[in-house]
Amino acid sequence: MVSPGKNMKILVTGGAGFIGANFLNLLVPRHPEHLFVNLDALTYAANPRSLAGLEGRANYAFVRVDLVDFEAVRATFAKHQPEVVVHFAAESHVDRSIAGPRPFLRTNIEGTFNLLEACREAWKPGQGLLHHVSTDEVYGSLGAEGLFTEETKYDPSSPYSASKAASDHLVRAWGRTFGIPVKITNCSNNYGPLQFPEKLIPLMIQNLLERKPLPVYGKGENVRDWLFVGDHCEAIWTVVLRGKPGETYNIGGRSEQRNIDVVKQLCAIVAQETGASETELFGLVTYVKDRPGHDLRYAIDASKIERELGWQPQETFASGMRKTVRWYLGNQDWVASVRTGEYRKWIEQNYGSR
Ligand code: NAD
Ligand code: TDX
Repeated sequence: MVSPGKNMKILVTGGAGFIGANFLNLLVPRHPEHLFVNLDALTYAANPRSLAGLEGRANYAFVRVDLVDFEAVRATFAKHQPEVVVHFAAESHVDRSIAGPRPFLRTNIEGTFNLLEACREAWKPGQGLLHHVSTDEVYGSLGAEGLFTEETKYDPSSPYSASKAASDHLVRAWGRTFGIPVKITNCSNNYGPLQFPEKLIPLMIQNLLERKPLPVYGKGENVRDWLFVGDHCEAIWTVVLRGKPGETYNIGGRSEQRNIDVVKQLCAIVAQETGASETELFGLVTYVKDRPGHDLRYAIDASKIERELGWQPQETFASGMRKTVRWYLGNQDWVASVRTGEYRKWIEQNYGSR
């Protein structure tokens, strides 16, 4: 078991992506007593610039390793001897999983398997901690009513969510069979600084700033439960420190929104922040062909983590969205640095024929 306050060696996988980088930027300066090692393959979704503020810190190190390469994962364990692993690394974009599922099965399933095997080799039963960062999408779709709880049965719809469901099952199985202390969190949709502009909110912000069409899938009536990324990172840290091994915690913001309403609010904020006309911006909405297997609604019952661990989101949707728009407005150089040729190819592939 890990006791808070003790000097910990923490391996963070996927720390150059959206949520992982927010996690490291929050915790590395706050906890000089812990060592954070960031293992990341630096795929298209990663941006080392997101971690620029951590360079040179004595309690931070980066290793470029692909989780699919078991020998490289073992070597990282041998060198850094982590006591805690926080596992963010994944292929994370649903539309990409529909266009090409193979990397999702490789990274999310085989990569998680390799990580579990490395933990099993490095730790005696009962030693260490693997915290697996997962998604509410494993539960499938809700109708108009109800919430996902920790007891909701798994029913994933997309190759992405099926691969995350598989990784959750592997983590639980390695916990039960091999005695690895594991914790799983299943969180709703995140938004905030450093999110790759393929996901709904940053894509819409960028298109608004560039006066490009706003591609809304289907009728825009699908509902997501949005959580500011900083609140998710605090929730993960709370579970790392105080969650019970073997347990699952759902994390969400009690902030259900229809996609079209998210876009409408973004138009209003961008108009206020830039002096543009809100009506002109909303006129950019273009309804496009729906996502196959598009889950209608996600909504999280987060009462377990609130009740047992005292976590609560700090940001409202309105305050978090304004912070997010302001961050993108002030960080257009960061956006430019992630929009490589690969990014342009993706935009053409996903939206070209819709
Ligand atoms: P992201 O796509 O922004 O970042 C993923 C990171 O993982 C990147 O830095 C990438 O380089 C790295 N990576 C990918 N494949 C790798 C491999 N084979 N080996 C090593 N590193 C690899 O993802 P994100 O949005 O930050 O999501 C992080 C985690 O949180 C994922 O596990 C995701 O399923 C989960 N999650 C995300 C959300 C969300 O709304 N974004 C919500 C709930 C859960
Ligand atoms: O161009 C778009 N138009 C549109 O209408 C895009 C990119 C999305 N959408 C819709 C689809 C979804 O209903 O917006 C909603 C949100 O889409 P994404 O940002 O792609 O997120 P989602 O598919 O809900 O999955 C996200 O939340 C759960 C993350 O990408 C996952 O990694 C996380 O597990």
